[in-house]
Amino acid sequence: MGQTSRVKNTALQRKIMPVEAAVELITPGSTVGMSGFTGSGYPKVVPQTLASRMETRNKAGNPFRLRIWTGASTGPELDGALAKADGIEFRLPYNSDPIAREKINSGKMEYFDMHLSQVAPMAWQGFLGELDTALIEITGITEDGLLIPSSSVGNNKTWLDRAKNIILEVNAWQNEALEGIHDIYYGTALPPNRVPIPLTRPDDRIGQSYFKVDPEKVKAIVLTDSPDRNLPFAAPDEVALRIAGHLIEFFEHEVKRGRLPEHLLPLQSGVGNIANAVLTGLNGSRFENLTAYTEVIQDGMVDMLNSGKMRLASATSFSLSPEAATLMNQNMAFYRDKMILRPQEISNHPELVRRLGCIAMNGLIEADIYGNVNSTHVMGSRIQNGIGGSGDFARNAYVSIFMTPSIAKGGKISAIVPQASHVDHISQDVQVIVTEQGLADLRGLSPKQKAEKIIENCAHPDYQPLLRDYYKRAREHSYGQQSPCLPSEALSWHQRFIETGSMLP
Ligand code: 0RQ
Repeated sequence: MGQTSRVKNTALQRKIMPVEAAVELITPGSTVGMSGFTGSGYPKVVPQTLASRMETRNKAGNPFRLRIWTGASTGPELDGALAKADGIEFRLPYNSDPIAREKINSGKMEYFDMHLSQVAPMAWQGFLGELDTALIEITGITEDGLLIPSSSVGNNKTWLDRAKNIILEVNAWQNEALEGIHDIYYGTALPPNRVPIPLTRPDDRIGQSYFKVDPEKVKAIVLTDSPDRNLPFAAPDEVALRIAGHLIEFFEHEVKRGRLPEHLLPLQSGVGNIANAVLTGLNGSRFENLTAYTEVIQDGMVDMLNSGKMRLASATSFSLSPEAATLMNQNMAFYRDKMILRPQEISNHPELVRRLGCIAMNGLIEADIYGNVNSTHVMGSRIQNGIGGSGDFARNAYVSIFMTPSIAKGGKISAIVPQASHVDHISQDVQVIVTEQGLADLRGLSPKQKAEKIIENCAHPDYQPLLRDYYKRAREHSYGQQSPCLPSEALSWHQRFIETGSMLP
């Protein structure tokens, strides 16, 4: 397994040990900060060995559970395996693993959902408690003992600095040519010592290529050779292509009116098939020399770098299909000066998102007719993934766009509802909503004007008459006329779905 040659520092070579011995260092009830962001750069072998140990102990009534902090979602070998073993007592932040989701929704796991830019500073504030162990995947260790980051940076810098003990997984599957692609900024601090972050363009490098580590704290190094999760993307379907089409038309219009520059502004794009389809659409558009200041580099962005449509992508992680991962691995020299991976407190930093003027494009679960967006809770109570970075970008973006198919679950659910059953993004942070039906530019509109535009431009024709009827009656009977509402009826669509399996009467 793995290659010892990836560990070039002689003192640290002595810390190499079998995975079983490394797992012994993690004690029940402790807090472990793990690497990993959207299926990239997460530890793979220690969590799996840990999970089998947990399973045995939990079955024997001798509980072994941990508090887990990560960058964002990881992979089945981490969240999936630990959740299956009932080994996660508490977790933060963003999760997309289906087994962990089920444990959270059945009340067996506590989940603290938070803005991704705030994880590291809040860990330093201290109210989350002590960090006992950092378990971090890296690509290698230099002769000087510096750590070469892996395919995501996430919160690794903070976990390494804050943890009492460190376990490293050196993954030979990660391309050694990743060395030099990262930009690790060590200038952050808590108030009153915070200073401006010296980044004014997505291209700026403001830190160093490596993580620093106190060698005394490194208690184990495990060698691995295991791939990142790398799920394939679905080819963009008709709905995704129509969403992309509306969005590109909007950008063209904004450029024509002089409200966006010719090369647009740095793009932030969420994860998932729709976000990827929008990038595919942009790749076929007339826009040139685009940049991205975002969390995740996915296939669509790699295609844009290949075609020359995009000249630079800054993020904290890759989230690639197996094909794109292979292509990138083979041509890393081409990508080296076109990509930068940073800590997530920098890739998502509100100060930088505001300064650069990012164009934020994120998915949603549902939006209400006033433009409040629910990104996280199905029917107001079941968590899907978490807010991720959508709030970091939406509040601070130059233009904040949310996109979604107008219906879910084969038409039994409308993504446009009278009232959102949970709100992550208040209407003030939502400037544009786009579905396959059309786009609603909500900037500068009153709540009533927003409602009319969202119903007419974005809702599915099957639900438009119901929404028009609700809105008309709300106008007639509401207590106030700023945001007309019938409280006893506003969430009846969700109740109907819970009771009958459809929002349609
Ligand atoms: O469920 O998988 O059981 O079929 O939600 O929906 O349509 O596949 O869309 O993958 O773009 O995800 C908001 C979840 C959208 C995502 C969300 C069901 C639907 C399906 C997924 P199934 P789709 P997407 C950058 C930014 C928050 C974090 C974020 C998200 C599943 O975009 O997690 O933006 N956003 N981060 O059927 C009931 C509805 C529904 C619904 C969809 N109205 N009611 N179920 N679904 N709408 C990345 C990071 O921060 C890391």
